[in-house]
Amino acid sequence: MVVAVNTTTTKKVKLNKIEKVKEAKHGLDVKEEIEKFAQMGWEAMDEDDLIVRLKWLGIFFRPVTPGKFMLRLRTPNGILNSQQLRTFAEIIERYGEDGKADITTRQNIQLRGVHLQDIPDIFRKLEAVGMTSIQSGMDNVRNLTGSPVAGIDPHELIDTRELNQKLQDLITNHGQGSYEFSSLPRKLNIAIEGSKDNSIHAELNDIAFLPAYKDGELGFNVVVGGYLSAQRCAESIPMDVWVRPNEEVLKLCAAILSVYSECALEEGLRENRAKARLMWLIDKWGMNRFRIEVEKKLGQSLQFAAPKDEITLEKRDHLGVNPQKQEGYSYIGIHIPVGHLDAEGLFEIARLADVYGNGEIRATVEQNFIIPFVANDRVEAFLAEPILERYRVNPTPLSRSVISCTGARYCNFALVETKQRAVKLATELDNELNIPSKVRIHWTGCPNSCGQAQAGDIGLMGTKAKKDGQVVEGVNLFMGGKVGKDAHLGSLKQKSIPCDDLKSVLKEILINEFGATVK
Ligand code: SRM
Ligand code: SF4
Repeated sequence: MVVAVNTTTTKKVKLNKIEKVKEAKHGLDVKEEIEKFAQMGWEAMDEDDLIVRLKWLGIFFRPVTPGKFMLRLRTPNGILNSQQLRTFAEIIERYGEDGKADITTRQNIQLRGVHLQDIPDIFRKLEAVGMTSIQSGMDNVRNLTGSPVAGIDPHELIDTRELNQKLQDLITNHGQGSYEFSSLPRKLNIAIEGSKDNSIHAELNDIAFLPAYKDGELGFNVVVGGYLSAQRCAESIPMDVWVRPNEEVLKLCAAILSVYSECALEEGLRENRAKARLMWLIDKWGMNRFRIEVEKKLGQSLQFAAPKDEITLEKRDHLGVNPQKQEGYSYIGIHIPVGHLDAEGLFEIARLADVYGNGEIRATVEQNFIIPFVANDRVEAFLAEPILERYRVNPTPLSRSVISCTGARYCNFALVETKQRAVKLATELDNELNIPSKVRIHWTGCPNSCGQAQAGDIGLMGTKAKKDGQVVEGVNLFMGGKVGKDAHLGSLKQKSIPCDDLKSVLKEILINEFGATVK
């Protein structure tokens, strides 16, 4: 049995399985071995390297599609450019039907179908366009989210792009890998909101920053501990801290990460992975002690929170044509159904950004793209582009707001297929009903809730159900999730609905609760 000795208390701690793998060899160590792995092939690799440690480089072995890997990038604040999109397209194009890209629920990009022997070359290509996949999986800080319209939003209070980039540089040692911040007891999500609509789901993040004025000065109130998991779902709670929108944000994050990591053995966070997210530590210590420990790490006291934050708007989905704060320009939100694209789609979006915008593209947590800086006198020509029949700017109410996790097609945790089903069902219901306003349906293939079922107006979580005596694919149905201003999680309303019966169940809900009428 692998035990670790806590040097402060000399207490023996029984490490969980993943901690044992980390103890034997750090995840980041495989960075030096990637050329070797590429040459020897995945079949010959040590299992822990293949299944666990490669995730430190963002490389995910997929048991559902062995040999066809998923590569998860880092896209701080969802900021991309056309050159990067073309690089993604070139990477996946060579894998034919297997080569796909997904926009994730953390406004990030994942590439699919990737072969291990190509990884060294892919890493060089990504580096050349300023992208990295480092520390995007396992016990690391995940993609840093921010308002997708940072810098262009008329409602913006703080432009978070530079902050998120600097924070990523700190956490990943400028993309080279940071041993200091990459052996957390568990994953950790950070989000920085600079606008007024909580576009980043602060309630779902382990650390989130919300704009707030303190004595007339603009900074951030900090909330902590939010997360979703199969065992427990918690909304983030106030840390009673206010920081300035500069190095103070980076220092606070670094201090929290260090406290979380360094106390992990002592506090048992490396024993049971189901009780290792940041909220468990806050529960154990209480917020007061948590705050004090972070102050000790910082070597200075923190300012108390401002009396209120500035989240005053309902969450926007950014689709369609929207005015920018720069006069004469619009940003155009394009709907990418459940975030799933092929190489051709990526090339086309890159082309639109070059021809009509300034080459920039933004990814959103709703799994869509935004093209900024379209001159107003070019909007009409933009809207006449044939590709917008595939990726619409003004989709129908249900299709518009469907979000879905990866599901059974690629994810071995999945209890149901999600993405195709989500699109099909939304399209059919849109065709059969008049729905007065958008209804956000969040699909997630299992209780891990990567598709944030608890955040949806309607949330659908994969499960097994029974129909005519047979075990079939089904969903648990959640309702009442609220995002944006006054965000809160929805709750479970109905269990084990067979997927074959789902359409009629949803139809009834849309008619009774959302004012839909039959066409
Ligand atoms: Fe997730 C694990 C996909 C956002 C909670 N998530 C996984 C894995 C890595 C499991 C696996 O190895 O197969 C999935 C990879 C499937 C694949 O092939 O794509 C996976 N998670 C995703 C993505 C791609 C869903 C999507 O389709 O967009 C999202 C990637 C975000 C990113 O860019 O980094 C994704 N996952 C989320 C979110 C949503 C969020 O962050 O707002 C959550 C809930 C919030 C949270 O983490 O608190 C989430 N994923 C989980 C969990 C449960 C965590 C826990 O504490 O138990 C797992 C399982 C785990 O970590 O053990 C998980
Ligand atoms: Fe996979 Fe479950 Fe996450 Fe969906 S929610 S991507 S099925 S782990």
